[in-house]
Amino acid sequence: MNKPELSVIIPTFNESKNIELMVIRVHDALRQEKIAEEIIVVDDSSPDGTAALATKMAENFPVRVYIRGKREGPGPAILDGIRLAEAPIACVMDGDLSHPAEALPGMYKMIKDGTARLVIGSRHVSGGGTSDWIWYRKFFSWGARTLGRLLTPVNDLTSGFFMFDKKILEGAAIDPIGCKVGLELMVKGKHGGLVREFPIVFVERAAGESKMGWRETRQYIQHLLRLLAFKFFNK
Ligand SMILES: Nc1nc2c(ncn2[C@@H]2O[C@H](COP(=O)(O)OP(=O)(O)OP(=O)(O)O)[C@@H](O)[C@H]2O)c(=O)[nH]1
Ligand SMILES: [Mg+2]
Repeated sequence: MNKPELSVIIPTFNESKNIELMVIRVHDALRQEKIAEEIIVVDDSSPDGTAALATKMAENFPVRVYIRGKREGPGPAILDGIRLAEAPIACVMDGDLSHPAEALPGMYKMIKDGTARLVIGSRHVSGGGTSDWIWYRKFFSWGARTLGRLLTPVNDLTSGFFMFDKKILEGAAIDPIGCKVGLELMVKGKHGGLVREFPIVFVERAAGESKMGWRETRQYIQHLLRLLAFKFFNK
């Protein structure tokens, strides 16, 4: 593998139905724009064989697979992926095909030309969107955004799709417990305010099971409160 220009980090747990198409889509989108990537799949020992499938993909695509021993949620897996990333620019995206790979070149260009140091794939700006959500999901999403306004002007602060210049990590105390790594970077990253949103249409997962539940909602609220304390009391 030549030195990559972009590291795409994909945390996975039981994504055997999605991982192959995921890798193909990411690679195709970037190859068209001649951007050399490495795809880092960070799998928490999924029982459905996701890691084995990803390892097989590595024969034909620029894929590296990192297997973690314990299921700890996407946060710690993403941080491991960032540590392993070899390119100067890194991107995190879900492995369930919800995030459009076609957005990758546009996001990459914004960082390369200096328009942004952190780009958020955003559902809540003009041109972005979601498929139809059930009322309570809309309600939680609205609540999360309203609370988040206290932290950052970004409209889509729960997005799991983001790209950044790795320099924003220098001297930033990124919390390994925080479940939303993108939000950590928005609040604590050394981006000097150069945070931009890139419109994406989020597609519901078509295959595999959702891992979202009350536990994740509770963790998210705890995370928000911790970041508010950091922002206003610097602790
Ligand atoms: N490594 C690792 N990845 C995880 C874990 N839990 C979820 N993921 C991955 O993190 C990404 C986001 O998780 P999702 O389950 O899609 O969460 P979501 O998008 O909020 O909810 P749904 O799409 O409705 O399920 C996916 O690629 C998951 O496979 C985990 O414990 N460890
Ligand atoms: Mg998902």
